Amino acid sequence: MTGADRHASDAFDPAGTVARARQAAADAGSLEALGELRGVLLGKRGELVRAQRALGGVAPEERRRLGEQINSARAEVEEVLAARQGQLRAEERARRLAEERLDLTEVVDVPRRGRVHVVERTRRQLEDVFVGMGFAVVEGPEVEDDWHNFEALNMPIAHPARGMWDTLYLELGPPESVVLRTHTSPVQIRLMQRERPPVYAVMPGRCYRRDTPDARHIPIFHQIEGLVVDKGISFSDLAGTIETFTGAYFGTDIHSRLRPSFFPFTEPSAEYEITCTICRGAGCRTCSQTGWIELGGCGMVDPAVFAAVGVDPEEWTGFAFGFGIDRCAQMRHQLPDMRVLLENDVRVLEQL
Ligand code: FA5
Repeated sequence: MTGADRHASDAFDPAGTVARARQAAADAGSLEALGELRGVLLGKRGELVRAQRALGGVAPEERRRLGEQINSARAEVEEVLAARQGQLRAEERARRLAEERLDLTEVVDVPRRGRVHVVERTRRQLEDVFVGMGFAVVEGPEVEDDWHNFEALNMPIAHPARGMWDTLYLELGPPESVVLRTHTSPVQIRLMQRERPPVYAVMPGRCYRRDTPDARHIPIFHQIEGLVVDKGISFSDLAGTIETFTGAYFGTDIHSRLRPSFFPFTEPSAEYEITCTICRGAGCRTCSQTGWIELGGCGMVDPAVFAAVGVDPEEWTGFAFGFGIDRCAQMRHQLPDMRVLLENDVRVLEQL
């Protein structure tokens, strides 16, 4: 073996070549960089080709051993490059998938379906119940004059009973002459002025009071008024009507009761209550621990009211009632607090 041969074979270090190739492949950050590296490692100037070339000058017995070393080092380098290429391709693919990802679950431009507000739906259901019992549906104005809201209902100016309603006045005409109606009872007056008995009608609508909002009160709420005027109408007709209504709207397992009360426009008068549906009568915050919820007032039409509208109380008798529509909705849907009806939180309304 010549000095030069010994030099060529000594200079080739297969383990070092493979280790350097492994490090360089790991450092290659892209497929392009890896392609360049391949050219360097396996190309004409690469250690492997140079060692190959030097084989010519190596003694035959040494040449075979060295040739095998070179071949297996080349195979290892190619394996290293192929593995790194696979890795880089996978990374590249993952990056592209992330970049080009289409979120097919995203719902674009599909409008939410609206629904009738629960108070409006309750009004329609209550109307349906009374229409089924033979009543007509009548409406009246929300802005009322003092005469219809109070005076014709047997509450002359300065009558103490006016204090039962925390009234909102409008700055129209003489002071305190125009109100936002505090109840639907003025519609009874308008109806009796317009039509002669017999009358069987319900009158739903919005009412306004300076009430502090709480679990059972809101300042803008709804009532449904009822009026029956005919010959020979008695308190038992009123009680029977209310009982029929309770069964039809709340179901027969809900108990109701009439408690003696006072309204200037009915005599005798009563409060209509049902078992609190939140606590089933046990007592809770909503019913102020009484187990009962007042839904409305009622009574026999006072002769003074008939006199105000020119109906002869000797010939005709009648009963009237006024129920809170929001209160009915609250009890039917077991809402501990009525204020949710005004907040309009879609998450709540969608459940009602
Ligand atoms: C009246 O308004 C009488 N006009 C009812 C009436 C009519 C009696 C005909 C006799 C004959 P009262 O103020 O109690 O009564 O109200 C009746 C119902 O309206 C209440 O029971 C309640 O259900 C509802 N209500 C009253 N105020 C509010 C309020 N601030 N928020 C929600 N509901 C209310």
